[in-house]
Amino acid sequence: MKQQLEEIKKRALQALDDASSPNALEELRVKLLGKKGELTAVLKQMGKLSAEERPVMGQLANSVRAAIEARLEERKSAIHAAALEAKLAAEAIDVTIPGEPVSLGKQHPMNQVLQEAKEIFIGMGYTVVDGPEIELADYNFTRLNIEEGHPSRDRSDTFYFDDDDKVLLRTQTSPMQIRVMEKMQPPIRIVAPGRVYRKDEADATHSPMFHQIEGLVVDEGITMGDLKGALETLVKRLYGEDAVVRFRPHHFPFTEPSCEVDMQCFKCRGTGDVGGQVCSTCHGEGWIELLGAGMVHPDVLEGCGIDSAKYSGFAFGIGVERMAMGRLRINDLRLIFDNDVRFLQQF
Ligand code: 2NM
Repeated sequence: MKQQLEEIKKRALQALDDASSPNALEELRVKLLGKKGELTAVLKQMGKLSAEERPVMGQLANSVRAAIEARLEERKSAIHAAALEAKLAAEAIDVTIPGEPVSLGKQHPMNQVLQEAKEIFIGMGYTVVDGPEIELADYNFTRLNIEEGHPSRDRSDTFYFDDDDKVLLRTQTSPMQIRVMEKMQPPIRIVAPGRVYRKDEADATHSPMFHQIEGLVVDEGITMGDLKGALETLVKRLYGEDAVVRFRPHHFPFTEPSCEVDMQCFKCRGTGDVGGQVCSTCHGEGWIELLGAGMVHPDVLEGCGIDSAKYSGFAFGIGVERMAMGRLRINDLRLIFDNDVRFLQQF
């Protein structure tokens, strides 16, 4: 029996050393130490032994069991450690490998210039207002003193939603000025930026959708001098203090008097001539048209419930794409809408 036990111990330790997986270890544990295991089978024969032999063999059997159990635990942790090691090696990450470059987008040039203009107006105490792009003809035309039959109302110029020409895509942001005057009494000092729509064929200077910033100031004693000061400040902040501005008489139905504001051409400095050639920036004009403006027509004020005997105001409208083209030296309006990254990356 002693030999038997020694034999079991020897084979068991060897088998445990050879086992390479947790499953194999578990199988061995059952085979060696389980109820139907080899060691149990030997212990069952203890009854046949003499009284002197029994405790000796019992002790030996216990030490064999202890040795097997110890080796089993040893192998368990060795196999576990090896598995962990292999897993870590397989999942190793080289944190020193450079990452994929992430290319950052940026604000569209049109929005850069729009934002710049908004900030200039906010700096002069204006509030930015926002409103619907789908408008009533009443707000877009009638209340701006644009009468029935005026060419800008024509179905070939304006996008209407209905057959009786009542609902349309706004052709200017002025309907927002009407909405503000209707709700508030002076003092009013607002700018309304946003999209406007006209049935224009797209070319280098036209697009069926473009952006405007319109502004409105109404208070007691507002004069053409206030208009000139505000717009000259805008132009100089946008284009530099040395920009030269001119106010030229014009006509709009909603303002009286009305004017257009030009800036002296930065390329030819107003001469219309660059080295004996017609200046390509102003086409020989010497001036670049920037925006329209005027003193709000008394009928427009009265139509909104503002007393034109007490209050006066000025208003203006600026094409944002046109302004961006001037600011950023872009020569074709379509580039602004194409969104070709090779174009956008330049700003
Ligand atoms: C322009 C030019 C001149 C304008 C007028 C008004 C209102 F509602 F107050 F009458 N809003 N915008 C105006 C005046 C717009 O765009 C070229």
